Amino acid sequence: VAQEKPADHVDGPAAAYEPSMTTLGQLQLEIPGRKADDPVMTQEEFNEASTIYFERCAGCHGVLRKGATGKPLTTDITRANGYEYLQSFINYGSPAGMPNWGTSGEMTEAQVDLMARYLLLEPPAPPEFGMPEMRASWKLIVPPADRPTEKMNDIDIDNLFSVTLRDSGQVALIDGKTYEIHAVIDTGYAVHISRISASGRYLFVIGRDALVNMVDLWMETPATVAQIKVGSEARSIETSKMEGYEDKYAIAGSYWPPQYVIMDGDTLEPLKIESTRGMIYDEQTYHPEPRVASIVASHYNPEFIVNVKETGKILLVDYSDIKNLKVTEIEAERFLHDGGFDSTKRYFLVAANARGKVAVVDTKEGELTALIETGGATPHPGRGANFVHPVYGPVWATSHLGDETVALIGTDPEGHADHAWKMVQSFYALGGGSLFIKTHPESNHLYVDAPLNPDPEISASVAVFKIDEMTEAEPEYVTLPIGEWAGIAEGQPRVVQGEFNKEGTEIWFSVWNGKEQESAIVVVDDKTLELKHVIKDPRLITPTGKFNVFNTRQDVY
Ligand code: DHE
Repeated sequence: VAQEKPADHVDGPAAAYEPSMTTLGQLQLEIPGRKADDPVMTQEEFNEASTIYFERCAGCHGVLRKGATGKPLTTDITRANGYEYLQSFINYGSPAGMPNWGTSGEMTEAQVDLMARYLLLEPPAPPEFGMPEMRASWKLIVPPADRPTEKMNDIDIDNLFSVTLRDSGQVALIDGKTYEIHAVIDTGYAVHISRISASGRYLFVIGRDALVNMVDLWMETPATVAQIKVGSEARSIETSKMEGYEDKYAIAGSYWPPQYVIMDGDTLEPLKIESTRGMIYDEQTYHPEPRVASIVASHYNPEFIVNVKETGKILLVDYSDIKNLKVTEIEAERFLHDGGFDSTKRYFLVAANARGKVAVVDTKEGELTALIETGGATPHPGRGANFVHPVYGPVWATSHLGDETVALIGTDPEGHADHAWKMVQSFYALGGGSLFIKTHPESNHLYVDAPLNPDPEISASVAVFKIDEMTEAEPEYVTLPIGEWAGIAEGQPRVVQGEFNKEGTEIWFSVWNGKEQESAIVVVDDKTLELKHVIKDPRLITPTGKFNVFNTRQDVY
């Protein structure tokens, strides 16, 4: 049932909007103020370069190229470095995390040349995306009154995994026990994360293209009941978790435009959009593109915790009265990115990645608790990993994108005050290029991936540490050859993001290969560290993130 145009629908920019395509893909941007010595570029080339930039480069360098995870690429810098430097950097990459776009074959020689020339020009700004555009994109496919009043399937929803099929623009819902694919659902491109409503009924996913799907897991075959586009680039989505507000609101954060939107939790109707443009927390100078990175929902207050990357502010957005919105703005550190709760769910730890720090927020009191250096380059925890260390008590762990270290931070100010909010231990895992680290309350193992490591053997493996043996300063680990276990003949798959099942007895890894090649999910028995199962299916195209419904809903990690 497609919903009619909302009453306050307006024509204008929104009328041109095509929800099935990425907005950025359609851009016809003017070449901003060309200078005399600018490289000559046709409008067609400029459009192609803008598309490549937004799809491949903007995530790290920013749409306006002011830098974050990647270095700034404003024209004062690119012109000083010059064409040859840019061309070779794009071609060969760097050990600090810049991909080797040319030599990896992901860009042709002509594209590398084009991008080097493009970076010598001023960056164009994509269009804004306000309420008219959002409402025009909003589709209430099955209104709440037409949805089932009870669960219509026999799926064990709590043990379901929502798996991103990155390049096919889909998610697969896979049974945590039988490994059966219950549904494959069309979504935005490269869904970044999946989150679950507090009741466990609704699944929310957001594509890189800022398309949000709300899936009803009670339907006979789970399907999308509402959809909205919230911008042109986005990474985060969350739902209200506070008692009394279960399933009431959803929130999505965008990279472009830099803003977040609070939506109705039943329908995705957009209710309130807030821009994050403003002053950098310490310098107090204006930033035009402070992107919204991770968002989590507080368990202690009716608040969303919104992490604003470039200004270094953590916003506690009180959703109890969105007409009189109260936002607590916490000064933290620049380049906030990903993070998760401690085991009590009171403290939220988030990486300020390009600053090598982790910020800790007390979500009960609504204040910054600590800023901790992790000793490594570019902490990248995903949601992190919580466990009880044999010496330091409860800790939270992160690995690093820029080196091979794992850092443990004490999280128990009451029982282990001496260790709380300090880096208590740092040790080596497989290699740099790690993205995600994982354990489970039932597990004695800490798993560390390294999907972005340039060595194909390392990027296809996972390091596993025994938690009760972390008494050594440099604990030993075993290497699981997950990629090899997948038994894939072609390509160079990367192994990424472990996710536990509900019981905490097995951990799933994505074996992420090229779009035209076979990929898989490898299931490891957590007790024995042996291969338990390989999930293969022609529909399993480029699996990346996996989100177990129960663990995601309850913030168990
Ligand atoms: Fe992610 C989490 C942003 C590249 C897969 N990623 C996140 C979060 C952010 C983010 C802000 C936290 C969301 C939250 O918790 O609310 N990611 C970015 C980028 O800006 C970056 C560095 C560059 C880009 O161009 O997007 C980037 N991410 C990637 C990838 O290349 C990955 C491996 C595959 C992909 O989808 O493109 C990838 N990111 C993930 C996954 C999570 C994630 C699987 C969630 C992990 C979890 O366990 O919660």
